[in-house]
Amino acid sequence: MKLKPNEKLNIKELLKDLDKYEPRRRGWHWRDGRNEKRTIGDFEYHETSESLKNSVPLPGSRGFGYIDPQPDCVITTEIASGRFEDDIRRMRMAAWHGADHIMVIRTAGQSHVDSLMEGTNQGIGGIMVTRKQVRASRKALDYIEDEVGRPINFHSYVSGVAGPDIAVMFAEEGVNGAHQDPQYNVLYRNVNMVRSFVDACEAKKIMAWAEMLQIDGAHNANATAMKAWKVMPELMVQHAINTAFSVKVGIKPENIALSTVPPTAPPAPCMRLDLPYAVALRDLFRDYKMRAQQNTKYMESDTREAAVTHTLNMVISRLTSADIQSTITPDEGRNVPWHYNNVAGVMTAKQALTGMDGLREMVKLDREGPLGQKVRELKERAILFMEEILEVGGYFKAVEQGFFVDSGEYPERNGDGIARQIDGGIGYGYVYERDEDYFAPVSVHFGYNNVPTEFEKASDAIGGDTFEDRSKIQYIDELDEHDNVNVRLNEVEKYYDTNLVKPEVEWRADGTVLLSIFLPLDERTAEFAAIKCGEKMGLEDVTVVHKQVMHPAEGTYCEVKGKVNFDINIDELVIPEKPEVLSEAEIREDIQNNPMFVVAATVGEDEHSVGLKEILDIKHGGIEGFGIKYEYLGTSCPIEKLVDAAIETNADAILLSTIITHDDVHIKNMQKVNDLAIEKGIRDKVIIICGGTQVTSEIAVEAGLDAGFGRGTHGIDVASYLVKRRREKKA
Ligand code: Z98
Repeated sequence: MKLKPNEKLNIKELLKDLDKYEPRRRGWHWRDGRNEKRTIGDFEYHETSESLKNSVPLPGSRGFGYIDPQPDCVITTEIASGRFEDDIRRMRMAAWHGADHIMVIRTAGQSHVDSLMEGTNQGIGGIMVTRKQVRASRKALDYIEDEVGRPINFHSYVSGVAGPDIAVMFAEEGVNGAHQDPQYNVLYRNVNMVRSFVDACEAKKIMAWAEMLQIDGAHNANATAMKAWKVMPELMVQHAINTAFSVKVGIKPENIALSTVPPTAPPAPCMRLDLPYAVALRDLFRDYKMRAQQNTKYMESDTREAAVTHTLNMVISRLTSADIQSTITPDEGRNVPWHYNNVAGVMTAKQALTGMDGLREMVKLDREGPLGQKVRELKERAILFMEEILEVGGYFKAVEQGFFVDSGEYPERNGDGIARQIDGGIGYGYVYERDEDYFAPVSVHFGYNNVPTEFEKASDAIGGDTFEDRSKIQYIDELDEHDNVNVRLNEVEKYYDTNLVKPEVEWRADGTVLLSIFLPLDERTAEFAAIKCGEKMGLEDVTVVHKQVMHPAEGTYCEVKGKVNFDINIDELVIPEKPEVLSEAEIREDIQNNPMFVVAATVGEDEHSVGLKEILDIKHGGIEGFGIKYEYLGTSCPIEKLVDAAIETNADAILLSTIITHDDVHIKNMQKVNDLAIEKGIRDKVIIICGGTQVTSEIAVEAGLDAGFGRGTHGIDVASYLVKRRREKKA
């Protein structure tokens, strides 16, 4: 299967022969062409990687020839619709915008499931991580990476009581990265601590074989703590425990990434806290990679606020050279990342990182002043924390005493840490010492293994294991007859490969739409009034997903989510042909060889000049910028004056603008210009066009003009039309 940019990814085709799929490669992939200067468009870049074959550039690229520089660090997006068949489409959208690390969030509670799951059940806040789901996603990413021209890393979680089982499955299926940190299980999922650390030995050993990039879970302390900036020393301790442990088990330092997070966000003076923290981390952990996680603790449902915090976080990423930049959307506050918010997060990262290209060559961190002092202080606090762990008898004892996620800044303690018992938690009592004759016939295994002397290596006992012989992998298809991908695809079959379409934000044809509503009401009343508005507009399941007070009495902005229960047949749409716009260079060359002069005015009683000025003036990208000369006759210009001016100046074209539509005055004025031009004998020679918010080319042509231009028209559209029309007239 080869993806074509103008065709949807065919999920059914993807699922065909999935039992025979083999991953292309093992291990993590960093972007190619880092540390090279490159010229892209008019600019030289110092911190980019190779460009993509297919991509969607930033909106602002219009002014720069649609260049799409790709920053040097990997960019992550977290995907979590609850259905893998929908996640796959979202991965493709994110990849086109520059994501090359796709992190699939697991369904809530999978940490407590004690074995591998099969099939493709739906999840809540994420998907069930199963072999079929992982395989289908990796297979889809193979096609997507071919399409964009850059390898894409696939990532999920090796944690919970089934951690080692999942690690084996990930290794077999070519998963490229995973979170693995036994402290996460202990603190946040109450999995027994001994069990978690024993399991982690096996899981890490397997991840090392598969050359997966391992990311730890320290950032979760920041997301959980009451005063998240107080846990900075603890975050460093958690990083230290997991990195040292991982190295001992055999993971190469270059495959170990710290999940770093700027601990705070505005209105806190975040740079004063976050930057020293980031610098201290890089000092202590210089041999490891840094995954810069976005701060989520202080993220609310406001997309604007999230984008600013994210951008401030990326100033730190640029100043301290993060290796991976994560992106999270305010949907964390709304609970589900939607297609376009995933993409928005990736765009924020690409925009900010590209904008700060080369920053470190111009700005140096000053360690002499407060930065250096704070860095030193943080390191001292972390080291003292570590020493106290040793004093009380080690990590397990420290956890029992509630050392972690305490809201005091170490050495201060508030006694509100998360305490777990060594003989408690999920999975307690299932750790057994290996017998002397213990033998596991596998090629990758942690610890004692009594391999019988007749075998060169353990897995010879079974003629090779699944890491050595893929044909031994058990591929199990759907087990649940009610909840599986085939049933779900059948339910929405009407919206696959047909001309019917329904709006969506999470799943194909979920009918969900988002509305922006401003109401001149206080917050509480506005919330309920906004729901009513949504209902009156015919939406179902209406909820307010975001609100922002403009003033306690004057008004509140609300974003409302709801569902529509209609669909649209795209065959019934009347879509006017898209005019082809000439390139800026071609227009300029034409005008240079053949100067053009136009007269322009708003006609009748119309005082709205802004639109026309935007089309004319060089400042707003108007036709003047392409070399077209004009005479502007002002607002409310009589039709006679406009036509006479065209005659006197021997103009190539007349541009009229009209906004007012009362009594169809806009159409009548168009007709008048046309009639008068005929009467005065210049109609054959002169091009006449009209613009305005309510104008369409159809109305203008019907009124006798050459063309009409509506909302969203830019100078280039008009200039391009004038050049093309003049060529036609000459021909
Ligand atoms: C991130 N937004 O890191 P459950 N292990 C670790 C984790 O950090 C997580 C899990 C396991 C975050 C994503 N992190 C949240 C170290 C989750 C997941 O129990 O399946 O939810 O474990 O990018």
